[in-house]
Amino acid sequence: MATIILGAQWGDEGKGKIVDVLSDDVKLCCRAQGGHNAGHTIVKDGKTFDVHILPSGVLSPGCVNLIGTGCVVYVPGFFKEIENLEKHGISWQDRILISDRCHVDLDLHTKVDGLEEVELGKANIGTTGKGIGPTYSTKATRSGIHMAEIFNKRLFDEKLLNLERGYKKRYGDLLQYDAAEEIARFDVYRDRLKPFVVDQVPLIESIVKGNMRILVEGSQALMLDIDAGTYPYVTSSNTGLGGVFTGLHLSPRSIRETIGVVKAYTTRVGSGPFPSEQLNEVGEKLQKIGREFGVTTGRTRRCGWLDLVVVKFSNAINWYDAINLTKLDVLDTFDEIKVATAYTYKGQALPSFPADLAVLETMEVEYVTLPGWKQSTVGLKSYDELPANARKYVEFIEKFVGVRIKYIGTGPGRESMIVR
Ligand code: 2SA
Ligand code: GDP
Ligand code: MG
Repeated sequence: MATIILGAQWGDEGKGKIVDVLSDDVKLCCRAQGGHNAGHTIVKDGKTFDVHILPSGVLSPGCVNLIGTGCVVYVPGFFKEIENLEKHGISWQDRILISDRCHVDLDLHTKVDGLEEVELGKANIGTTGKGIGPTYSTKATRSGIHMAEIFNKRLFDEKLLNLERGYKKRYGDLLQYDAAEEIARFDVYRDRLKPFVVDQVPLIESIVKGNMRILVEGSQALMLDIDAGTYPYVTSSNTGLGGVFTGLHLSPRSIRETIGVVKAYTTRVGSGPFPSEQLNEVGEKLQKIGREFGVTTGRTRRCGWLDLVVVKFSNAINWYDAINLTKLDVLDTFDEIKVATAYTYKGQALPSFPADLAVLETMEVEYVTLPGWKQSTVGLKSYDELPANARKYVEFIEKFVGVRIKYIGTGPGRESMIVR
C-alpha cells in the first residue's frame, strides 16, 4: 500500500524531511515526476543532505529507491548524486533503480531551456535551467530518448543528432552545443548505467501484490502542476495526484494515505502569480528566518503569508487524508500572523483559485489576522507543549481546509516533528 507525499503550495514545503522520516519502514521509495530541478533537503544527525533526482528514502538503509517512469533524468547529475552519497559514507548499492521508460534530459535540453527563457524576455518562467521543459516537450512530440534507448548506441546517436538538427533549424548559431562531446560521454555512461535501469512494471506489481509499503515522493507542488497550476508559470509535469498514477503505474486502489505538505507561510521561486506575497519587511523576515533559498539554483525565494485558498484548491485536487504543516517555528517571533482566506474580484467572492492570470493580477486578497505566540517552538515534539496561540493557528488551518494536521514541523532536523 502506498503513502503519497505531495507539495500543496509552490514547492519547498519540506517534502524531503517527511519522506526521510517515513522511509524508515518502507520497502520502496519512489519519485513519479520531475527531474533534478527538485531540491529536497534532509537534516539527519545534524548533517544537511540535499537530493535532486534521487528519492529522499536514500538515507534509510533498508529502503530501495526508484526513479519512476514519469521522471526525466539528467545522467551526469545522477552520477554526481551517487558520488555525493559515497562521499558521505552512505551505502547505496542495490538500492537505487531507474525505470527504463524515463526520458533522458540531455545537455542539449539544458541549452534549449536557457534559449527559451531568453526568448520569453520579461515574461520568462524563471525555470531552474535544468532542461526540464524541453525534455518533457520532446517526450510529448515523440522525438525524445528514453532510458532503454541509451543501450542501443546507433539509435541513441541518431536520435540525439536528429534532435540537434531540429533545434539548430530553430536557433541557428545561438545554440552552442557539441553533440560529439555528449555522445562520447554517453559511450562511457552506457555501461555504468546498466545496473541501475529496470522495468518498473513488475517491480511495482510485486511490491503491491506482496502487501509491502511504498512511499511516493512528489516533487515541486500542486500550484506548479502543468494542468492545475498557474499556467504558464508551472513546471512541465503533473505534480499533483494524477502524476503518481501515470508516473509509477500505481493503481488508485493501492493508496493507503495521501499527505499534503503545507508550509506555515507561503514561498515561491521563479516567476508567476503569488497572491499573498509580501514585498515588504514581513516577506524579508520570513525569507531570512526561514532561510528561503532555492536548493538547486540558490535563488532567493519569494515569501508571503499562508494562503488557505491555495491549500483548499490543492486539497480539492489531491484529496489529502492528512496534512504535514511545516516550518511552524519560523513564525515564532511574529506579533500577528495573517492568513489569506478569500479572493474577491469586481466585488464578488471567487469560488476557487482562478485560472485567468488577469483575474489573479487584479483581484483582492482577504486576510484573517491571528495573534502570534512570541515563544520558541523550535524542536518541540508534543502538541501539548505548543503555546496556546500556536495551537489556535494549527486548528484554524485544520478547520478551514477540513483536513487533519497529523504532522507539525518545528525545525529542519528529522527529530523536530510533532506527530498527533
Ligand atoms: P522548471 O525548471 O522548468 O521545472 O521550472 C518551472 C517552474 O517550476 C519551479 N520549480 C521549483 N519551485 C520550487 N522548488 C524547486 N526546486 C528547487 C528548490 C528550486 C531552486 O528545491 O529550491 O533551487 O530554484 C523547483 N523546481 C522547479 C521553477 O522555479 C519555475 O517556476
Ligand atoms: P522540499 O523541496 O519540499 O523537500 O523542501 P526544501 O528542502 O526545498 O525546502 C525546505 C527547507 O526547510 C529545507 O531547508 C528544510 O531543511 C527546511 N525545513 C523542513 N521542515 C522544517 C521545519 O519544520 N522547520 C524549519 N525551520 N525548517 C524546516
Ligand atoms: Mg525544494
